[in-house]
Amino acid sequence: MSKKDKDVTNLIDPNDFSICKSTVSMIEKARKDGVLLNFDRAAGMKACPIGADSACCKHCFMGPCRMNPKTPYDRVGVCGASVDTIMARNFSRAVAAGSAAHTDHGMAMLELFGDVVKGRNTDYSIKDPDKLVDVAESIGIEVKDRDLGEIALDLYYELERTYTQVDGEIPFMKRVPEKTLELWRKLDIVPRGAMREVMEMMHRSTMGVDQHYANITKQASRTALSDGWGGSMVSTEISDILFGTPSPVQVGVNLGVIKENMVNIIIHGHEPNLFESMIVSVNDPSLVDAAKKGGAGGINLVGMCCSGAEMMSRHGIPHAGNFSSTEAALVTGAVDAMGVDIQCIKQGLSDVAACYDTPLITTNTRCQLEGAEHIQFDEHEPLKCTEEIVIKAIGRFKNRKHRIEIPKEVNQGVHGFSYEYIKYMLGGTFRGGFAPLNDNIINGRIRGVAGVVGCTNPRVKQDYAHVELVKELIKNDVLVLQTGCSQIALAKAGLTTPEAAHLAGHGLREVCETVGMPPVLGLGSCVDNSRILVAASEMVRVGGLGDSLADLPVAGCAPEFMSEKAIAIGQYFVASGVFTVFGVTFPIIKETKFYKHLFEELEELGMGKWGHSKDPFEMARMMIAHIDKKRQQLGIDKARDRVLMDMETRRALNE
Ligand code: XCC
Repeated sequence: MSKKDKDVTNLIDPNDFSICKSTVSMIEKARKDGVLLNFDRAAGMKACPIGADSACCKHCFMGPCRMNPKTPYDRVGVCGASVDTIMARNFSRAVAAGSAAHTDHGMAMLELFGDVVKGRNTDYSIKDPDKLVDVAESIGIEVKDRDLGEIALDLYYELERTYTQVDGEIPFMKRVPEKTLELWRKLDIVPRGAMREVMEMMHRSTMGVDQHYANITKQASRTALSDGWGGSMVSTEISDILFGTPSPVQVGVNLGVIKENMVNIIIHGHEPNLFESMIVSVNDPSLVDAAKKGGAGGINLVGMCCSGAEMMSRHGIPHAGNFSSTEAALVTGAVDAMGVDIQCIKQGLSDVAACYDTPLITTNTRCQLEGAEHIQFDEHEPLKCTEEIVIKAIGRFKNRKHRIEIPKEVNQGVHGFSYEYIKYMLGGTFRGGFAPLNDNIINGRIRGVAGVVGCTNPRVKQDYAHVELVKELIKNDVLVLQTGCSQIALAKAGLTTPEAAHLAGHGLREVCETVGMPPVLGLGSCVDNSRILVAASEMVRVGGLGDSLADLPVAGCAPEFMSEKAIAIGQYFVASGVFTVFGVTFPIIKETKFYKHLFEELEELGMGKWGHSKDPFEMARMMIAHIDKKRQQLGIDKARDRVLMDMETRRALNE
């Protein structure tokens, strides 16, 4: 730790960094150990004020050109680019990068699926044939009286178009409500293959090409839609088919899931194939035996971030914490190996792991870290990599030499609410469907639905905005759907249990208690935001809540986002018709044309729009106001003013 770092760590109370007690205690321990974590790094480095407002263009080498965020229109770049062009370019490139990340992840899943269905890979198999048939049917593949292998092969080739298709609409457009799709056609934003959309986005935002902020935004919408309704959706659906569709499972979440007497292995990243193989390796009797011979009680496999959220939902694997806590987990001194694949892997992990002699192992050609060991994960020999990680972890356990301090907190909760399960939960095997949800929205017990998703960000108090926002929403009868690191924040706050229904408003509480569900439903990882799109489309299909996604009384929020992926998600929700609020910061200058375009004009075009606030209570107010506006437009706002009648009054009315 440098002197400057020490000055920062002396000044700031770790309780200002997080409401997660276990993470706070690890920040304290790290400081004593002389180790710098992301929180202190953020405190020690102010965000660049020009970049924060997106007032800098560095897409060519006549610049970088800096605008003045206070007087944005008093100058232009060397090429003449206006501040609106510059902000739109920066924004759209974030959308392209985020979409590329999700779609590349989805493509890797599809590639594995292709190998399985073509018989080239026998280490994996189809775990959910019903889902295979459902997905195939949903995009028009003939399934009746056909062999499962044939359907799977057709599905593979059809979904490949999600990435490679040069022209025409991608397969999952068949799931989009007709009126929404019509609007996209009219606006010319129906996505073609993601490769084409990302490529065109990068092209159009380079020097001297697209220089109208509205036209750049149009391509940003099309690119983002190729992610949400394309790459991300393929990832969710194929992962369910290969590894099983989640259904509710009770899981422990928080740093207390790390156990002192066990060989602890953390898997962190995004693609489930590494994690699936790791489950096999940690259950290998010879490796369990080796761990025990080394003095351990056994092997403890734990997840973090999104692959953790996915495995928690699908298999009930304990989860140690969200993005801001990944370095903190290593500070326990009890992590014997951390295996990572892609996305949200902070380079800082490398230094922190070195301080505690924890093997940090990268496994994917697309993501290597200086200072980390690389063991390539090969789907054709998956156990080779994962067994090696286990062996390294056992070796580290036997030679543990650092003081161990593991926070006690473990929060039990229920996770794994896939779209399919919600459907079943609401109506049972024979009458499964979304009609009870729509009915309860129409009768006003449920005011509306909110998707609260996304990252944590060490620039704001970890988990605070997620938790306060969600509490405020459920108190106001808004059912909350969650994914990613936000879901982990609420799990740690104890809101993913059916008992949390007592924190909900009267109407939502009644529904939760009848069904036996929490007021906060965890759907999985960030690519699983596609489950929210599918659920919303089903709400439109069932009827009574308008004809397009934009008609629904729903809103979205990423209160503590940090990743470009979140911007891509936000834009595909907005383009799909959802009012979407972001916290922390928004890379834009207020009172500019581009600001007006994102925050007002997109809605006037028939889509959703963006909102921004740093304050969770203000976020809730904005989202609820939007939901109420939609209720009013649907003519169901009166339903909420229910009058409770006693039997006598009822009888009098019936007479
Ligand atoms: Fe954000 Fe996805 Fe990363 Fe968590 S892991 S920090 S993108 S919420 Ni997906």
